[in-house]
Amino acid sequence: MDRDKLFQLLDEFNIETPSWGYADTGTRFGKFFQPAAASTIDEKLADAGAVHQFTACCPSVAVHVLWDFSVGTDARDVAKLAVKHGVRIGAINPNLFQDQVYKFGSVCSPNENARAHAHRHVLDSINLGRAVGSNLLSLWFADGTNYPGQDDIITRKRRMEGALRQWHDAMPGDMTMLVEYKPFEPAFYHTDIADWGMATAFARSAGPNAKVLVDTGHHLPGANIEHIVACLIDEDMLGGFHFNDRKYADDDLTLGSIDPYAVFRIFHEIRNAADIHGRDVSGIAYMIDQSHNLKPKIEAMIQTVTTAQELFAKACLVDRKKLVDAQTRMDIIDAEGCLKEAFATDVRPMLSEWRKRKGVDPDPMKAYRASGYEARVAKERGARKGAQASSYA
Ligand code: RM4
Ligand code: MN
Ligand code: MN
Repeated sequence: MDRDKLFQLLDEFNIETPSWGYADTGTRFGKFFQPAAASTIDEKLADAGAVHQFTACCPSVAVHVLWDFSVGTDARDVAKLAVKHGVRIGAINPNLFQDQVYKFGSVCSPNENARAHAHRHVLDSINLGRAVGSNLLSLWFADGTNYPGQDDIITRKRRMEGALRQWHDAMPGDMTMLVEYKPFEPAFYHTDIADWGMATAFARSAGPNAKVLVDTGHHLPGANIEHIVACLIDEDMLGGFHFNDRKYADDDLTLGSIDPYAVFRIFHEIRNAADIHGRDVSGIAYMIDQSHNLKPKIEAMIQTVTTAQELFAKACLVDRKKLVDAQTRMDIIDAEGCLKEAFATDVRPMLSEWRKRKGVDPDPMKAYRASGYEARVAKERGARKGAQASSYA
């Protein structure tokens, strides 16, 4: 592949970072605070701005409505804040799982109050999206049950269908609804949208602007995610990704830290669908969904997006002509060799070159470390945080 074509693909490969990836997070066993972690939406957007400044590929930031928009906040002010920090607001994530009313689910709950609450919150989130100029509504549900017989699965399915249809109708014409699936957790017996097949069925019944969101951590061990991705693209149902890596379940580790070849294979299927089958993959939203409990937040994000770029670039380099030829000849060794060859290519010099053309340092991590950003915000934020009582009981 010639360099200009690769650089063009890299130009189009934008990755959205999540506001929650910059904040203090933990597990249910505890939360370890970092002095530099962001607390306010202003700080989160500033950190996202820093990531974009050093990588030139993260121009938008996903927000979680409940965590980022306190009551009384004018959404347009948040949009302006984003611009001030050199980014824009991306996917709007309603929160349908934290409120006490959601004990038995949100839209699938037998509790009518919970369903009404969820309905209002999503309509508010759609308006918020309008106000900040976002065209992505990203839905993840914690809905499910913990025990066999706890609730009627078909009734819950119909409640979900009804809600998604109503919300789809309430969205502006240029908004896309992303439907995320997850096999378990927090529900441990059944999850109302457990896998990509259910997400596809729900999205289809919601309407033409609803697509499936693949969170890489939301699969049972051994699932062939690239196969799911290829099918979704061919069905015109792939809306986007929540990237993260995992060893066991929804671990939210940094992308490519455990299995970079698996991420490469996902990108390979995307490029294959585009190059060999002429599928339009330009609308796929690449987003990160990680919580960096132990790694420094911004460094973890920079490491993630540069890894994503490397794996994407490698996938672009697969010699597809040779691959088709090997497949036609039924030569498995040669066919697999095409993938291995591309995966083994050191794309870092090419990425350095691309960064130079974009006017950023060829080594984003080194440049970020040299900037002193983290020490500066740690001092400012740490002093204030130290003065506050911890909210973690
Ligand atoms: C879920 C899912 C959602 C994310 C929440 C916080 O497991 O991945 O996308 O918003 O976690
Ligand atoms: Mn997710
Ligand atoms: Mn998750």
